[in-house]
Amino acid sequence: MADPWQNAYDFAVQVARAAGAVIRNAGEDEIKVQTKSCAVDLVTQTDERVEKIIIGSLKEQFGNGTHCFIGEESVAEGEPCILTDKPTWIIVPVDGTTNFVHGFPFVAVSIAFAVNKELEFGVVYSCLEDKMYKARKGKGAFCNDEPIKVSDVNDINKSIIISEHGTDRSIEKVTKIFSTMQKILRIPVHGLRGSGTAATNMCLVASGASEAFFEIGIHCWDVAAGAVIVKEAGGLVLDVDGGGPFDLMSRRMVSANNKVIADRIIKEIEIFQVVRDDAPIQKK
Ligand code: LIP
Repeated sequence: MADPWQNAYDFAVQVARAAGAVIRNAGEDEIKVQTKSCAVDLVTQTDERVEKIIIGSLKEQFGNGTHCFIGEESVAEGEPCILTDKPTWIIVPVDGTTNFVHGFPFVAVSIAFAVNKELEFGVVYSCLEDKMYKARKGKGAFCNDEPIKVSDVNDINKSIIISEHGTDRSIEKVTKIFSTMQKILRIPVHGLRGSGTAATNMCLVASGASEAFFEIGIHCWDVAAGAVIVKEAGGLVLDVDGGGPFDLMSRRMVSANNKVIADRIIKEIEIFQVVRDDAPIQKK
């Protein structure tokens, strides 16, 4: 039976590659910083422009009004962030905006597609590395068209673990984030890392460069595509609370190469509350 979404999958790869070129060629003005939820939650003209290019191209290709769109910058401008059963594109135009502003060499375009609330495929283009990660549900994961697999490390003491500290600088959250990192470092593990982009971090787990990535505070658009890529590379994506099922809208997850590593990491994570992505918008 023909894959109903093969065309959409192939088109998403083209769109991600084109978006990556716009990011690489961004001029001075287009890297100028504005802030969103706080002083360190950055956005640039390029984030907004690239999101418009991606959604515009997808609407042109699939514009019969049956597809829905969840984009980081559209939600920041007040669009709802609700996942329905309809075919839905989940987009972060520039993942790693702070890296982009500073010239720190990890910036990704992430495009995922869900139907009936089920992720069908994910595309992450790490545009400064020119690495195109992609995965179609049930068909494996690839980087630049080469198959990728998670690492087979089972021993936590031989692992590299990735996490990020996000943009919330409240003492409660910063204390819990670094207490968790300290406990994981002292297991001991070989090392802790963070590229500054959740989408890239998940692709590092999918390609076996790290055994796990966890974060509380990310958004659905940061991890949707990476979740398909990790799973299709033989890994798993779970909730940080007891390793329950991954909830795309919960703004928290642990992705790992296997259950042994995932469970060992989850034991150390100090959970703090964040507002769900699909929480009703608070009227100002
Ligand atoms: C970033 C995430 C990262 C997180 C940052 C930020 P952005 O996304 O990829 O994991 O730690 O706070 O949310 O804002 O660059 O698209």
